[in-house]
Amino acid sequence: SSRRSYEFIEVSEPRPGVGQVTINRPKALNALCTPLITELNTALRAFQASPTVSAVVLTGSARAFAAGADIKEMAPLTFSGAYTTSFIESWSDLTTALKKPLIAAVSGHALGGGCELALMADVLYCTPTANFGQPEIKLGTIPGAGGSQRLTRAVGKAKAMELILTGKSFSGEEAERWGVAARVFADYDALLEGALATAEVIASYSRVAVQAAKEVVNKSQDLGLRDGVEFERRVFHSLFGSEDQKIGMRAFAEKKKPEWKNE
Ligand code: CO8
Repeated sequence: SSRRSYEFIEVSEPRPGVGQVTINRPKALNALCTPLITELNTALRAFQASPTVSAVVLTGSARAFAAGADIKEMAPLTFSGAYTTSFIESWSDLTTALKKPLIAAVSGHALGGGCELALMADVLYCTPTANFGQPEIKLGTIPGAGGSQRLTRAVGKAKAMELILTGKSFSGEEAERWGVAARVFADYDALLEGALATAEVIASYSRVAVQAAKEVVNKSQDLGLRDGVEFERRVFHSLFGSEDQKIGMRAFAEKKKPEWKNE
């Protein structure tokens, strides 16, 4: 794949079918300045377009996934400036640019925009000592990249309200107990290994089915149960039009390993 050079992230393909983006702005604990978000969007778009990548892992360092939006960049912003340039809106591109599964591997600080970024991922893994939180209230503002919505869906109103109103952090252990994180791993190395291994498993399946699975689960966050179940059934029906459904079910009957065509 074509290697671009980035200033704030590192991009690699460490395993067959797996792309990795590592946020790399150590001097600012991976604070998410606008150029960093632009690079992240570019990298995710490239992985979306890549014929060799089926799933993506997003991580930071052992010390910080991301310590938030860049406070020094935001400090002088005005209402009219933020409003007319749609400040932060491009962050939403992260959730729409990539139809392939995104696994966040979170160690250290995941605060403010960093917590929101982690919550945008399809699967969230972390270490027990990961430090999540929405501390914006302490800065005289509120979450701006979906935190009040995604965290509330993830942990329920009672906990989300307490967290967002107090700015109190929660640990990776709590994140796992509350269902925010799918799994915790002892340390950063085990975390990254676990995330890459899961990405590899996902990459071993039909890309058509994987994209459909991600799409239907995400729909559950937007639709009521009746509409959601109906949407799922429509997509399920449509997969009978895929080559891979035939390949997968035939291989099962023949007790063979399916050779996906991604068609
Ligand atoms: N923005 C800019 N710089 C940062 C940020 C940040 N969010 N976080 C850390 N840094 C910088 C520090 O300023 C410091 O730089 P320098 O060495 O030049 O002084 C360097 O990173 C190291 O940080 P510390 O010395 O503070 O390290 P500690 O280990 O003592 O503390 C903490 C770590 C607790 C993480 C501390 O740095 C901290 O509290 N950071 C701010 C956390 C925070 O409030 N995050 C929320 C920001 S607001 C936000 O995200 C709003 C989201 C809105 C939507 C997103 C739109 C983009």
